[in-house]
Amino acid sequence: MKLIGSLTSPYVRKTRIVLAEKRIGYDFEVDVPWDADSHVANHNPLGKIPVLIMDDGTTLFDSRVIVEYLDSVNPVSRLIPEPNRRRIMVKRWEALADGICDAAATIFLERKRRDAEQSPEWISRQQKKVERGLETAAHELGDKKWCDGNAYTLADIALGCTLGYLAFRFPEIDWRNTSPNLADLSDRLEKRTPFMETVPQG
Ligand SMILES: N[C@@H](CCC(=O)N[C@@H](CS)C(=O)NCC(=O)O)C(=O)O
Repeated sequence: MKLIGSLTSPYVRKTRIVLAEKRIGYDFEVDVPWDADSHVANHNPLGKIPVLIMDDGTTLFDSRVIVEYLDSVNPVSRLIPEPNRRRIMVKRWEALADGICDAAATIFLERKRRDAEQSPEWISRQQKKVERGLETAAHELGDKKWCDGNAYTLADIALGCTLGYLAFRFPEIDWRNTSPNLADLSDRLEKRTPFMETVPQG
């Protein structure tokens, strides 16, 4: 199978980390949807990455659908627990982490517009989502080792990618000092080989 994505997207990074943790081989094609010569829209009508092209040609998007599929492909290191309550709580963590990225990416894009076209109200609305999201993540992680308690799951991968994205694009957001438990989780995650091999670059 083939994964299409960029080297900066936190959703692509999450997917690549899941592929590595599940020991699933794949080809990686770098394609940035903002580039004029991008082919992403040929594979995903929404024009977004990641896109997974399965061996039979079926395309999968978005990252939450892809990683759920990948987790079911083989039993190696289950990343989404099977019991319903834990499963849904892990997916809730993923929605929280991805939602923080959605808001942060919106700010990043808004700031790329000409000064006169930027909306301070829109940026402020997104900043509050990031702030509240981080506060919630820190509160719910508490003093647990992993988001789901004792088990490393997709929740940690999603949150780790979000924190990595914020560190990459928004170094001014001081989550390391305000939430030492998030900093500790991020430090432990970034030492794992799949994280080290997918550090955002560009
Ligand atoms: N919910 C989607 C979000 C994907 C997404 O927004 N990807 C960005 C890159 S970080 C993208 O492709 N943006 C291009 C666009 O919106 O046109 C997922 O999890 O896959």
